[in-house]
Amino acid sequence: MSLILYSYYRSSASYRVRIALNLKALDYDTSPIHLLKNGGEQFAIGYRSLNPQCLVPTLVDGHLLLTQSSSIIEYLDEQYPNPPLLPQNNADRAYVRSIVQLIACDIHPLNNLRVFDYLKNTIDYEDNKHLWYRHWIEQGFYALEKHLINHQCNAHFCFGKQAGIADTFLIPQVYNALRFGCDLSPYPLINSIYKHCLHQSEFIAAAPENQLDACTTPVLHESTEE
Ligand SMILES: N[C@@H](CCC(=O)N[C@@H](CS)C(=O)NCC(=O)O)C(=O)O
Repeated sequence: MSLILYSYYRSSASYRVRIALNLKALDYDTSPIHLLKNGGEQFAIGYRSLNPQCLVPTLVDGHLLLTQSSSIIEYLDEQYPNPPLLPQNNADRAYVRSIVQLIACDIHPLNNLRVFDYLKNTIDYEDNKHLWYRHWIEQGFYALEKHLINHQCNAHFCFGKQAGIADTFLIPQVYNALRFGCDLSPYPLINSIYKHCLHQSEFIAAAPENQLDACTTPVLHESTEE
């Protein structure tokens, strides 16, 4: 069965799924959806019919159409079990899912393109966007660092001795935090996991700059899209 990922190179939600596909060594085709060009290709009728939320990623696996990165990654983990991205033990699974949700529910949605677009139209956005971004990163990373300390994280991966679902969420979020100039020095474990994972081949292949739709020419609002 062929896998098709509708993705934008700088989308951190797409980046999560790319890492998971690479960790599973699954071949897939990328169908780029540019979030800024032509008024945002996510709003085009063709793509909207695949994903009514007009967000990337969307994954097609044969006749199956899947949206929402955490659902996609959990589907991939169940459908293609090796290597596992979630721990076997119930309590450990609950812990890594709490990291996933801390990032996916409590950091990322506040710093997404559509939120920035909304802010741009309602507040003095240009002066405040970095303050806004950093505020939510600091709150989320502060709590995550404490979780990692309490669970005796080994500073290579969020949990255990191999990359898992929590790392597929953390690395794209750190990547974006750095783009926005966030200081990572208060979070040594997060920083160390980021540096370690960045050298793994599955993470390198999933990085925004290594995507076929990676943009070399500046586009309107280039610095703000996720
Ligand atoms: N909860 C969704 C979030 C998806 C999402 O927010 N995607 C962003 C890119 S990272 C997007 O498509 N933004 C387009 C827009 O805001 O118009 C998931 O995890 O898949």
